[in-house]
Amino acid sequence: MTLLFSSQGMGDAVWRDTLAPHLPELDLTGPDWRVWPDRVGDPADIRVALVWRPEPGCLAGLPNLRAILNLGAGVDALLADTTLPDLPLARMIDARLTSGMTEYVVLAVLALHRGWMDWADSQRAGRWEELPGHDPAARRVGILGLGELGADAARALAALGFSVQGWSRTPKALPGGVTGFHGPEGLYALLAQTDILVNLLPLTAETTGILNADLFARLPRGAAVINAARGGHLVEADLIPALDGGQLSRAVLDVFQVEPLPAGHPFWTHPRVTVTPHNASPSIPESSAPGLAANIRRVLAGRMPEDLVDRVRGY
Ligand code: NDP
Ligand code: OXD
Repeated sequence: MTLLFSSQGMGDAVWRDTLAPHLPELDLTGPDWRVWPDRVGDPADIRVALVWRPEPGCLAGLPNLRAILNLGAGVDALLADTTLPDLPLARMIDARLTSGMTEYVVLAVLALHRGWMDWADSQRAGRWEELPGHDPAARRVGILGLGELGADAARALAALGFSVQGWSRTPKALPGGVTGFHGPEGLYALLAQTDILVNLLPLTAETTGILNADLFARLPRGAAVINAARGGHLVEADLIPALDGGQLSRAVLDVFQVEPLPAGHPFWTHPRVTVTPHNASPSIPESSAPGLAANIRRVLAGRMPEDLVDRVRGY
């Protein structure tokens, strides 16, 4: 009952060593752990693939593969691979992945709300500049995407007293204090009353390029944008004109069209762009291993994994 690990970014050893105690029936330090591309062995042995941004095509020649388990939340890179076998595909849902994103969003919203980046600018200029206080209830935070991550961030921000609203494809039961919008008209209504926009949508055909000049123009002048989802959501060429023209005040970006963000990219040096290195909420092997092991065991027992992705919907 062999597993294949395939990732262009994550190392395999930490996942193997963290999973091993949860799957004592497998010999993960021996023949049951294979790694793409150098330690695949006989492709016919492999039953489950554990992947994070695997090399396109790497799962195509595995005749006995039963399921693909993604080691992160977003499956856009996987679904872009036209050779991906038509097998059950599960995404990661893990309490620490969710809380890590909530920490990032709360950190960025609080920094924007309190003027933390303005204080940093003042310090660099040797300027003592006090900022006026603002009631969080008067600060409207709009969250695009109310899934595993967006709903938790919305709950945490509402608990801090912000005025929180979220947008989803379908109507949702929402945490207390959060107002919901859905569908295309709902988006326009949310944008018109959002001071800080947080993007936590999956990257799909419908959401690609959603953060663009038209959307920025629908926000109140001086709004800020946080993109912690995928670089493909943002039309990068539209951001700097919106910042320089004052329509947007600041942008906090964790994800980019090309990662790592290339040297010389204007986002690196723009005074009102904060760049983080696709690090808002990295998957944590220690916290996700029990759930991952349970999903592997389900597949090996001939059952469906949990947290399945709807491949047509794209998330
Ligand atoms: P989910 O799949 O749980 O939730 C997606 C949400 O987006 C749902 O509420 C869904 O609405 C909504 N949605 C999807 N399409 C549309 C649309 N066309 N219009 C309106 N709403 C839409 O995703 P997660 O919350 O788990 O994760 C979101 C993304 O965050 C991931 O796909 C990944 O790209 C990114 N991510 C980034 C990380 C980082 O470190 N930067 C870490 C982890 C994830 P509905 O519920 O109605 O279907
Ligand atoms: C994810 C990510 O999707 O880390 O989990 O980006």
